[in-house]
Amino acid sequence: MIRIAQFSDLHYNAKNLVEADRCFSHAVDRAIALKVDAAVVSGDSTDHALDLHSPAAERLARNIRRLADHCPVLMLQGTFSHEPPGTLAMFRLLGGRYPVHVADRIEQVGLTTEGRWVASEAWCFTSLPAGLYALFSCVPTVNKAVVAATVGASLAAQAVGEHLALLLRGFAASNQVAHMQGLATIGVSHGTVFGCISEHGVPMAAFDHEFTTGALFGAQAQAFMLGHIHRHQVWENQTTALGGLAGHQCIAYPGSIGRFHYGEEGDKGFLLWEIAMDEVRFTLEPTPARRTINIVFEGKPDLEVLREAVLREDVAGAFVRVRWTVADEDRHEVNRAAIQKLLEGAAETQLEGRIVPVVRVRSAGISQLASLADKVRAWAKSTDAKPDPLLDCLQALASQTPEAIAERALCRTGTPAPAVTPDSTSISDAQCQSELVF
Ligand SMILES: [Mn+2]
Repeated sequence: MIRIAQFSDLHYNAKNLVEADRCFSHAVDRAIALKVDAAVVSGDSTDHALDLHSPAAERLARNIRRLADHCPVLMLQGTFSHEPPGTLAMFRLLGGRYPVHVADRIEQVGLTTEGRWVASEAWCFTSLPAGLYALFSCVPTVNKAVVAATVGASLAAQAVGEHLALLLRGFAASNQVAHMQGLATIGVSHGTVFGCISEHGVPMAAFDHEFTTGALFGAQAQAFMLGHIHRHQVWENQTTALGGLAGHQCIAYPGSIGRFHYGEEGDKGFLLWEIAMDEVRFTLEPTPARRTINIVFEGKPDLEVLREAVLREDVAGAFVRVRWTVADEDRHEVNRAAIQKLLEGAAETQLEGRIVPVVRVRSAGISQLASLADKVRAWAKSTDAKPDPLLDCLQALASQTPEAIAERALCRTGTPAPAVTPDSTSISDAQCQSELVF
């Protein structure tokens, strides 16, 4: 029986540092306490290129070193945008009691009983080295650009999937031999399994995903340790697939070590794998990931509804985001201070208002018209207004003195005609009102 801790998607960077380091430090403590035999980090140790002097680089190295002082460590190359090629090379130099092996090419790596790593020269061993007790088949992130350069961009995505399936099947023979010799057989990769569920609860079912579960089981490894998807999930195969010797097979994503975004579902943690000759199992060891609450209002935030949500969700110590969408003219009616007050006790509050701009009808070509009367007609047409009263007002403005206009308006409002009611506005009354507006 070998016991392996699998950590994934640590995403160390300045912004995530508190969350990543609290969770990974806890996980490393726990793995050491559990006396694991080996540790695997299945990609995305960092979130983006880190400066060597950044605190995130130092904190990550410190925890990897703590692991390496306890057991052999295998780090796999993750997504290039998160972990630029070369990032992991530094970790080979950490110099703990046990070595850190960096898998940045397709290869097989054996773990010896003395806790040393032996890598295959080619993509797989032609014959297994002596003294191994576990065999790892490593498929780091595939560079789709290289595949695209060979087969063309439009075919690249599908070609990647087909080549990976072929490659994985290619590992089957050595895994069968290893299994017969009593070695634990393990696959390690970083990518998307067709049909898996993202951390936001979205099924990933496009045809450019790297793997199918069938292709992964086809490698005939007992355990397949995956990184990339931040939500923990698992697939099991109880039958002896393809007539192979693997017996019970398991594919699993531990998910990210911490909760890095709002709206991420599910528990966070690392996997404690236990692999014996005839069984493979794991448990999710939870990390103290932060609690996030995401509150969304389709319109203006309703303080009463928010108050109820706050009571129901227990915001104390949680990271809370409130989002709303309001029209431009209502933007000042959102009471941010009152929202902030309701969320007192939260570890962090993020208020995000989306303003929908007022859309006005534009009267095309209006600026080209020569006379003001023509402009009024064009405007009336595009806004569905009656032009005649407006043109009368314009005429009055052009031909009468301001005093005369004012007098006429005052005299009308002073002595309203008894026949005119608000519901039966006469034309002259409409003219009067229009004049006032003008
Ligand atoms: Mn990731």
